[in-house]
Amino acid sequence: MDLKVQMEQITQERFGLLPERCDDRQLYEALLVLTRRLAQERPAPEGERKLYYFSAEFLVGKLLDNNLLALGLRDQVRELLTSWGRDLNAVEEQEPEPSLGNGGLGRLAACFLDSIAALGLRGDGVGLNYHYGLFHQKFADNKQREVPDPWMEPESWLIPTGKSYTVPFGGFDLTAKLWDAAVPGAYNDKANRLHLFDVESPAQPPENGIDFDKTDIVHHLTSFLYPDDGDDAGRLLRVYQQYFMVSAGAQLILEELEERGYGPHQLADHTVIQINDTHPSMVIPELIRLLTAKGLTMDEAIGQVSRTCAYTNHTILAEALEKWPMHFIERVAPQLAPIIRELDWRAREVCPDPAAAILDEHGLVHMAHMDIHYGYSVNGVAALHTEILKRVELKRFCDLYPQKFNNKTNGVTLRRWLEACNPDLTGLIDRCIGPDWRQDPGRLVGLLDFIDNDRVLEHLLVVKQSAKERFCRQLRDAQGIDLDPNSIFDVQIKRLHEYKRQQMNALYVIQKYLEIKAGRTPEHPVTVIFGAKAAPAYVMAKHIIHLILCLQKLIENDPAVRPWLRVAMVENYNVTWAERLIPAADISEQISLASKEASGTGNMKLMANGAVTLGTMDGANVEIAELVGPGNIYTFGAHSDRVIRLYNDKGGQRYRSLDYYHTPRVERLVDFLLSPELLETGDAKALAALWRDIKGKDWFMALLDLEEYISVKDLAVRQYGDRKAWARKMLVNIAKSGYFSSDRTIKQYNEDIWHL
Ligand code: 26Q
Repeated sequence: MDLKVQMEQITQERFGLLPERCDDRQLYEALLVLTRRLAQERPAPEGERKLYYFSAEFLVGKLLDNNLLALGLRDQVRELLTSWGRDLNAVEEQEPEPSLGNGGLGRLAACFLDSIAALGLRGDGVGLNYHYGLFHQKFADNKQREVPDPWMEPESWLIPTGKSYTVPFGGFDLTAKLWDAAVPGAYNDKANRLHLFDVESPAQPPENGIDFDKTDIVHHLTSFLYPDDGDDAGRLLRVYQQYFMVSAGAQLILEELEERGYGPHQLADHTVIQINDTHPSMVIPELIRLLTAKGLTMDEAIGQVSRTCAYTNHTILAEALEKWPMHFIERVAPQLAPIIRELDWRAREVCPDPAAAILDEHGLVHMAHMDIHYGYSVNGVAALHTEILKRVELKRFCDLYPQKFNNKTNGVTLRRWLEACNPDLTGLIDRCIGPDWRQDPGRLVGLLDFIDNDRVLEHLLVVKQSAKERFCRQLRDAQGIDLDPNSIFDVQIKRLHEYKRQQMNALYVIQKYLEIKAGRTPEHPVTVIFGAKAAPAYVMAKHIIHLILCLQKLIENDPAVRPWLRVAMVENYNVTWAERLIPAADISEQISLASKEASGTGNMKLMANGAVTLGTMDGANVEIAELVGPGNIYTFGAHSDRVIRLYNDKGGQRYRSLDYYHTPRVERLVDFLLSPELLETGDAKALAALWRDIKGKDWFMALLDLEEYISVKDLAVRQYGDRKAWARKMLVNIAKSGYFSSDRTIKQYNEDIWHL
């Protein structure tokens, strides 16, 4: 049936109105209903093997635009709305963003689902339906405040399936209800599913703040997504969440296996489970439990599961590797405890090294070790990251199982992160090289043919300028900040973490501020833009946000500095803000301490939108640098091997922040945290705590790289002035970004690991 007629039917039925008379909210709902139905009707891709992508987070972002694009209806719908005198963008504003993830790992899972569907592969996501996603960030008194984010509405992408599973917790059972969202594939007529489990009777919204009764598992299990530093009280609930997800998911898998006509002995032939970091790792003992209940011997059950599960590691920060006390597991899922002990015992037979054990002498269960022993693939998420896993962090495991280790460099879906968020740039690309790069992103290199084409280069600058102007309007409307679109937009957007070193960027701002105050103005005005949430219990991260907001205020109130240097921190940075900001960025800040950022994916999105990277040789930056070449990226800082040496005490080489603090330039910048100017707006205690930490500890070595960072950034600012040369850098970055399409990543997962 014709789209127009369908829309008219829906709006008549729901609101008794023709679409022309509906408000944006009603039009959004009608489009949601229509799109959801069309996606839902699509059949699953065919295949003898099926993938289940298990993840505690799916940071999908708004879906209307994405799904219209995948269904091939975006242009048609836009025209239809225009014929009614309406604007699709305004309608899309009505959609709430489901923030079911913290950051990189959750957003990667969403990009992967998009690519799996686009490639026509048979693969579903399995996760949890959190009622409150990541908290909503508000700024008050130059500090972050967290408020609940109730993203759910009566009409959403999720539909009840009527399926439910009983999850046996210690002492009680809980019903897991299954909700599904269709994931339509671009370029085909198939759709996969995102399966999200929920409790049967979720709690009512909390009265105040983001706190709730963490002991009321029955009602609160799916209430909140854990920020990545879950406090002690929440850790037990986190284990309840994980077991709930994997037990229901494992039951779903076995049920579907049977529906597809196979028995439990054939699990590994027809199923693959990708474990997204260790949050879903309990799926291993749970599947073993379920298979033995179906009559398999322990040996066979372990064999089947070990040929079914594959594990992706996303971090080398020791504190982020999950280790759960066995007594937690005894309490949450006592039936898993003997299985985990058995797995530990068998692993010790293979490898007597206690450091490779699953259960350590403190009674902690090392989730990653279980994945490595009982999975058939272990992958890192960028070349450098995988090398560090193999050579350092997981060396003993790599010696044991060299064939299991492989690299899968991350990617992002260019459908969302280029086509949807940057239509002007997409149009320019299409005019240069035609539309085929969509299905074969490697073809973006065809843009290099235009490296000497002045009209294309000029056009590229015009596209960037208008994206900056658009972003300025959006930020003004949201936050009342009026930025200068003619300044350089220097953008650092990512979770706030000391290893990502937003504090180093803040020290750069202080350096520029002091220079301008001393009468030395930069060659070009610079706007340093931040977007970042800090985990609620991460004190130092919150101090860094405070510093940035104080600098923002200080400069906003200083008419001598404002024309040359601005700081803007976007409130409640999320996927939607990323989509507005990324097209507008000139410089992409990727300045983590080398060896600490597993990959990064914002770096890829920014590159694809013509931002030039200013970064350390960390994560996927290394691969970006190789691809674009030295003239099209600004790199600096200590390399990972040196950083790793500085952490080890060998030969008294250990990093000492004081050695770097006591240099004339650095000391002045760090001490500015205690200056009267800052204290006028700042919280003396917070700033002093941050000052003390940077000066005396600086665990992530911001002072080590600071001087080089400042001079390389100054170089970028100077070179920005040669507009034509800069446009060439932009073009090279866009041209080389095809490698970072998640379609490429998923093809590699399929070829090397999944074999769908
Ligand atoms: C752990 C225990 C308890 C509660 C929460 C967590 C938790 C939650 C989220 C631990 C880690 C995360 C998220 C990690 C993450 O986002 N890692 C990022 O993954 C990206 C995709 O691979 C990489 O690009 C980033 O480099 C990496 O930091």
